[in-house]
Amino acid sequence: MSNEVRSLGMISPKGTGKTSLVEAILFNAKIIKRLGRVEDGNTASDFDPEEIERRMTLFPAVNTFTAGKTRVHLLDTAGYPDFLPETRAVARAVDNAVMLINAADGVKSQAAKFWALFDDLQMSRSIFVNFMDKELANFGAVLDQLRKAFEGALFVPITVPMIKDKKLVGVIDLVGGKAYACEADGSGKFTESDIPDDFADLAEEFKEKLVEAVAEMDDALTEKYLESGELSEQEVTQGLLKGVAEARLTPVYAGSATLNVGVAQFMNRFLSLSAAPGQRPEIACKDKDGNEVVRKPDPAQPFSAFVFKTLVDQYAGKISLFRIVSGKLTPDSQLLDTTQDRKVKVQQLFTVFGKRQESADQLVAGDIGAIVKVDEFQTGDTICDMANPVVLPPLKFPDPVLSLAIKPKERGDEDKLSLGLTRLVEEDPMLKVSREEQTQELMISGTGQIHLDCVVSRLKKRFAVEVEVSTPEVPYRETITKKVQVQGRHKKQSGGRGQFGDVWLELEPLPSGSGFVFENKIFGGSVPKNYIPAVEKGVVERMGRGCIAGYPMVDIKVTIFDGSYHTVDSSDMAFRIAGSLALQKGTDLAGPVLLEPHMSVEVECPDECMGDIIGDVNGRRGKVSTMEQGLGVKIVKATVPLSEMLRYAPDLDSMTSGRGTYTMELSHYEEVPKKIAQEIIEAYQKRKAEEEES
Ligand SMILES: Nc1nc2c(ncn2[C@@H]2O[C@H](COP(=O)(O)OP(=O)(O)OP(=O)(O)O)[C@@H](O)[C@H]2O)c(=O)[nH]1
Ligand SMILES: [Mg+2]
Repeated sequence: MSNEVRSLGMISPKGTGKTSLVEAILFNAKIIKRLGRVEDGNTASDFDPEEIERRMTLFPAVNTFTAGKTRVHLLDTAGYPDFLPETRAVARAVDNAVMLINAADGVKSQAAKFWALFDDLQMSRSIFVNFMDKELANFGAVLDQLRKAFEGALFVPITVPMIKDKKLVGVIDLVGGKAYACEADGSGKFTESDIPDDFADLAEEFKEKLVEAVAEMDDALTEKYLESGELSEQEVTQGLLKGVAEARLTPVYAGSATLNVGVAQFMNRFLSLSAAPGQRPEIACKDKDGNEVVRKPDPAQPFSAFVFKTLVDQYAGKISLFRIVSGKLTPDSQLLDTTQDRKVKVQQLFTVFGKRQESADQLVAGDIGAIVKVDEFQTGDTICDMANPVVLPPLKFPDPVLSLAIKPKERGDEDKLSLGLTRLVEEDPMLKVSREEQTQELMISGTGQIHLDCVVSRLKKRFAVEVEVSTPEVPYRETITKKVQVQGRHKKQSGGRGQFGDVWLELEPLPSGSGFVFENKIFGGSVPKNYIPAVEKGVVERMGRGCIAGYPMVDIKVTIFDGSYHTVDSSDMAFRIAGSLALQKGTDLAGPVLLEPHMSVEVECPDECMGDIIGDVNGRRGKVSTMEQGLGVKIVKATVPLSEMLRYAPDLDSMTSGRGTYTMELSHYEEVPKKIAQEIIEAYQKRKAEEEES
């Protein structure tokens, strides 16, 4: 069993101090010489220029180091909602999650999302109550909030803060029963002592609760506790270990990441209490015939791993970060990528420290490592032993919700732009690139405004392409509201061979979502059969380009019921044009309307912001459907036209001082109000007239 490996992911809402805590841990372990600060842009984890500029983590960073006999994989993740899908992928790669809470803010709604993720994956987890240096910080209140927010979970304080004259002076380690007076200057220096008298009552009270909780972990402990009323330090540790590995209890630690107070005490206990790879449940996967098999986190099992993140380094090339699920891996191995169905030769193996890689001789189940320059590997791929192919459960990345048209500022930069986007797509599973069918514009789609802003900024910084982006495009549609019959006649019979096509079509609206239906009701050959497909083609082409504002037409039935032809001058081309003319003419008579997508939107906000949120939704032509009481937050559900939601993220941020979040997805299409439709149609006609002029 690979018990000397520990992996932990810092997984919590934005700004709770993940990057700062990782920094302090690395500094205390003497892995880095200076305690960097997020503000100064010199931390080990936020090394990307974009992260430095924004002072926030944008993608996962791995820091692998050795502490005593343990190889520790310490992963930092992004807390901003746009980047949550990648954080989920990290959660799959680590055995332990540490959720940070800003003690001055208390438990916020966002925390529930992360907690649900831990529950989903049955993760071993701990809480670090951070910002204990703030005057408003209240450890006891945070504990109460946690217990209320996550009913059924057992929160057990392991270290508690010592506050004197409103200042954080150190922490008490309840398991060892010692006090640690910490210097609050970032140095991480501390002095160990017995628990001072003025904290004795507090410590006793917490310790009692701790022992009670631990006694529940198994029958032997329960019995011992009931008989003697106490448990030894060893028994407490044993109970905690079991509770953590089985995710039945959650240790809670206290401190300040930036002052480096309580961090050493946290890490010390964490290393002995956290789950080892061998203690985690086996993973159900499929063999090559689709049969269920399992892989255990055991080096003796056949090798299997998955790529949870891809980076493209200017010098090192493609870096595939992977987690070994079972078995072991040495350099110069022939492997199978079962997702791509390709054999891959892996020459060198690496561990990762921030932006650096260090070569490794062997990695085992539970380890997190890197393989460089294997172009075949993509994020989410399963890699495994040639003789024992399996497919591990796939990583899921959601469909993008926001799209922008993008083009280079400088003409001639098109190639640079497409190269840059190709690279970014390799790294970023939430980014999609496509070409808009109607306008042929290049579109980028992502999880939100900040995500797409980062893409644009990276194109400039890394690939030296400055781009212009449109306001995000709304995919409008056109349809009709009345049934009409109309003639389309195309006739050109002057000089040379003439052209003649003549059709009578009936246009009829269909229910929403029906698409397009074409019917031939010609009897007696007024239009010969062989021209009918050309008529349909003309109609379909015209529908694609739209008749009123340049958007595709939907939900229409077109029936051809009469027409005429000329034995010499008729042709497919002439009937195609006749079909197209008839559709245009008919649409004008059939009460054409524009349709727009309406989104189901869910907003989470602090209680006091709810009035503003609802007023704002109404102002955006939205309809509020429900208001619910969430976890210390209000949840507002509504449907709102997409065109009103294109720049919602910054507005929500300012309405809620950055504390609100939202999600949205397509609900249905609905008619655009007449006045707005008129504006869109006029803008289109103006654009068209300009194009024709030039
Ligand atoms: N006073 C105080 N400030 C802290 C503490 N921990 C972090 N900060 C500050 O809080 C801000 C956010 O800290 P980060 O470490 O970037 O938080 P994060 O969780 O990594 O944030 P994201 O990467 O955006 O999710 C920074 O300005 C830190 O200096 C703390 O314990 N006390
Ligand atoms: Mg961070």
